[in-house]
Amino acid sequence: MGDFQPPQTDIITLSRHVLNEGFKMANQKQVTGEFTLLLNSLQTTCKVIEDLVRKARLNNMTGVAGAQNVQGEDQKKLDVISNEVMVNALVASGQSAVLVSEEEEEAIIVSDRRAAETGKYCLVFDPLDGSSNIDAGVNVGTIFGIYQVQPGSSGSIKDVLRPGREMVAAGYCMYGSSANIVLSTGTGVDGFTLDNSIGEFILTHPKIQIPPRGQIYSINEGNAMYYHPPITKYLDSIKFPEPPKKPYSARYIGSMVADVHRTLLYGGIFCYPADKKSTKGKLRMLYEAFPMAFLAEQAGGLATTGEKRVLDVVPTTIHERCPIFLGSREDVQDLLSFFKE
Ligand code: P6P
Repeated sequence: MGDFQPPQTDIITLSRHVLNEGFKMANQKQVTGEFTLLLNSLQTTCKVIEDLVRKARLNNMTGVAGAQNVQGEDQKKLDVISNEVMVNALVASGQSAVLVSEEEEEAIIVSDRRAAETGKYCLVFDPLDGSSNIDAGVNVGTIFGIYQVQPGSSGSIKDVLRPGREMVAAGYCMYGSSANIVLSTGTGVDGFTLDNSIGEFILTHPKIQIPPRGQIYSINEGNAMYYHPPITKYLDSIKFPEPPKKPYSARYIGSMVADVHRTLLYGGIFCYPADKKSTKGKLRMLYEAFPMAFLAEQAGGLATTGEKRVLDVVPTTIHERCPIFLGSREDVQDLLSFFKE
């Protein structure tokens, strides 16, 4: 007879956790609950998208939607629907002022869409990152970053063309064997797992810390012929190390959320460099590189473009790309040593 497991009676949901963090950060100032309302709206979209992704193949929702996004990539049906779910929910929340989505060519100024009052938060997001993997059942995810509007602003493009270090929160929801939200509001990184039986994200990974060094490197080596010398030299140093050091293992899923999630938990380094083919790298600065760099630093790791801290880069357009290397502090520092040679 297995041990009887008494039911959980002190469940820390995402909403409760965010409210608690808000109280801590407010240090007795009035907690308005606006941020909690925003995150509740955001997590509801993650639950809807998780359900869509889980049933995609049953509902014939895989394959292309017949349209292309601003990058000229075929939009998957789920890209289009996930984007609409997020835009509608975030506008309706009354807490957002500006929205930037990978699937929207222009920034959405919420006051243009909502007669009622708008909020003070600017959301930048990729509704369904890695969507090219959906048909193969590989993990995909939603990535988001949050700025507060600047003093005196009611919401404009200037509120999001700012360095990533000015974000107040960032995170992702990974859709895989379970749905996991990984979130930072600036006081560390916490992981939540969706309990479908009660429809709540439950705190399962408190205070995630990236190991100071890992044994895994993650990069698309199919681009090796285009790499600049510092990348090639760094990879050689971990693939053909001086004994007694052991070579690193290669792990590349091709879905940023999945590759970064593994890096946060196991350590090592994730790389999408600039190269002779992608002169600024492939990943988008605002809603891929910045949120993941925010999480990496909050978890005790580093995130660099190779030349500077990712979070110090200032975007000039909303779909701008940037190179990124993120992960264990010592691994990223090793990489940087090859850029300094
Ligand atoms: P490549 C997925 O399309 C994505 O935007 C990220 O999720 C992923 O890290 C990257 O592109 C993969 O790109 O060129 O290696 O297929």
